Amino acid sequence: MLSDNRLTIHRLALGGDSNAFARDVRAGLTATRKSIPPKYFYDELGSRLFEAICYLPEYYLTRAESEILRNNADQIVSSVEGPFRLLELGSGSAEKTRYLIEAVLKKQPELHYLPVDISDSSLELASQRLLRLYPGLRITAFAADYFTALQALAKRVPAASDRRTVALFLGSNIGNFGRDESREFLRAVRRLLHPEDALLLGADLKKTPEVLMPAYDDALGVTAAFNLNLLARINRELDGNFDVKKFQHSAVYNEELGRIEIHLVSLQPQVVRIRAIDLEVAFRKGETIRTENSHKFDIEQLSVIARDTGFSLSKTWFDDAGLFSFNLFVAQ
Ligand code: AVI
Repeated sequence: MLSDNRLTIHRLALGGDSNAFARDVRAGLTATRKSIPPKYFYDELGSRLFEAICYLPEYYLTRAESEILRNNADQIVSSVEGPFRLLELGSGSAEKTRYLIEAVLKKQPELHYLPVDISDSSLELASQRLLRLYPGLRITAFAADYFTALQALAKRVPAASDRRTVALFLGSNIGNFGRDESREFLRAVRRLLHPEDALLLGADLKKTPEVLMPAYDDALGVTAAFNLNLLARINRELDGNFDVKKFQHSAVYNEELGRIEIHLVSLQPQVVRIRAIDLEVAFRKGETIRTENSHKFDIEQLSVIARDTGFSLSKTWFDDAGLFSFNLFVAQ
């Protein structure tokens, strides 16, 4: 734990929790349909590659989201009665959060911000930067995966009786969960909140494959590098011998399920050895490792999800082109 006057960081996923990584890689690569959970994208290099994705012209999500926040942060903040504290799940570089922090600091002189991120390095960098920018800010940060952090928050951060908690789950991170997992996650968030507290949920909207596909298969190959870095991470951390050049990034839109499906495709028959877990994995030509699903939503679906998880969808904001949505879920 790092602690000074205005910043406390709880490191609950130290060393990337290599045991969990080893366990999940073994389970995922020995399954009939191979997969690796997307949370393992985000080591230090992966987090930086994701930040680079957010600058790509094809990755409309970040710009649409920033546009909504730029135009509506004051209104969003005014939609919940303050004073607040902000809890952000998956804070990353916290670049977009600044619009909300600034809107809150117009209404109250100080703010307790509680960011959670799987990447220790992103969390520390972003926290130090925010503290330099905003003297009214105090930060209690959690380097952990969401579920570990939610448990730790329930134990370590007392409920605030004098202020509302507004939880933030931006960037359409909800889209990377499966149906049950997203509900389990939102119920866990709800348990941390009191009635009338709120969750601001960013959700990417369903749209044509012509717009969706390039966002997940960009011309510069940054998304491909982000995906392939998972294999390089296995090499680095688990002493694997993946030849990254013998795998290819693939993104496909599954219209029926409303999601982009991301895989790594083996370009030839090959056997990979992962020494730290004493595992040999054989790949057929064309066999894939599923690394991520990115679900896209409509507002009706979001309203059902809110109801199913103890919230009510009270308001939605869109960007001008109607690509992305911000949804205010009020705890019931
Ligand atoms: C973090 N998450 C919302 C991104 C998405 O759009 O699903 C992850 C990503 N994967 C490929 N590009 C971006």
